[in-house]
Amino acid sequence: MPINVNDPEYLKAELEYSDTKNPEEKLSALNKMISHAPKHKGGENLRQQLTQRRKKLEGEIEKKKKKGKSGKQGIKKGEMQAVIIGKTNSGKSSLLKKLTNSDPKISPVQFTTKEPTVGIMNYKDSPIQIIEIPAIEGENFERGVVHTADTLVILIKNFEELLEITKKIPPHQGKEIVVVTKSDLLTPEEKRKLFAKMQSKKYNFEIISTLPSLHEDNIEELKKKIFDSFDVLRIFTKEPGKNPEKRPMILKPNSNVRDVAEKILKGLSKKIVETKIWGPSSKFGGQVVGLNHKIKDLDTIEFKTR
Ligand SMILES: Nc1nc2c(ncn2[C@@H]2O[C@H](COP(=O)(O)OP(=O)(O)OP(=O)(O)O)[C@@H](O)[C@H]2O)c(=O)[nH]1
Ligand SMILES: [Mg+2]
Repeated sequence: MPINVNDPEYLKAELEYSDTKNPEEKLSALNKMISHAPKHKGGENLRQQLTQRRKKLEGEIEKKKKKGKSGKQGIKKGEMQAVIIGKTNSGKSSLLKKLTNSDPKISPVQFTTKEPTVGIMNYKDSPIQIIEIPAIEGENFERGVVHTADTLVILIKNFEELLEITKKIPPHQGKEIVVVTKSDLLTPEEKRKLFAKMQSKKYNFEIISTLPSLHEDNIEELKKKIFDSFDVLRIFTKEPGKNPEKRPMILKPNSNVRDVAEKILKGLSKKIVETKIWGPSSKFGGQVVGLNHKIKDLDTIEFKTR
């Protein structure tokens, strides 16, 4: 039986609690509720519920603190994330601006970028998160973002910088793409030599320029390299009788139809009565397949549910 609490301080705290999504604010409101909850025997259940809720909330806050060390504003990691790493003035912000919708400050002054800066690069309708981290030799460099990134774009102005930087890059799982920028400052002969050197060392690399006037800047080639580095499957879903969604869902390699359904909504795979598939993994368009059917990049899937 829920009891009726009339204490105005309690009711105020309860409103505060439900009005905020911020866990710290929630906890402070909850503490007020606990201190104003009825002390008599009839309030025992309520007090117990509140202290249980507090325990859970404290656990969540603690977990968030441990995890949230990446990025001062706590950047939520995208499904495909690349970070741009390089020395100051190498042109990181210029590249971020060229690849994405963001408008970072670009300047010949050193250490202009002081915190991780995010932009979204739309590649064939898939949003890719690109982050510029402050210069690697400066005090604002963020190791945490590098640990978890899917791809590292190592930005350099010349080959010597690469040797210098690689010593400083923290441990990471992400794939590396080496990008030499400001190629407009090189003679054709210098460019040719650099290309040969990068190729002989078997780097996954691109030589670019972010100057707006340039035709052969290789920016499109770099976008493709970044996208290819993620190793994901793009899947279009559709409802019966409707057109497929324009934006693909992103799945890991080796996923099957069940994984797609569960990604849409946990438990959905149990409600499916029929799945049809079009595209690379189908024998013919509209083939009916089971939950264990392995999907391929650019498949379209239609679920009929109960
Ligand atoms: N010639 C030439 N200049 C470039 C190119 N890319 C960037 N620059 C110039 O290099 C300077 C530094 O560029 P930023 O993009 O601010 O460099 P950053 O790596 O973000 O530097 P910080 O954030 O200060 O560490 C600016 O004056 C840019 O205009 C390029 O492709 N060619
Ligand atoms: Mg910058």
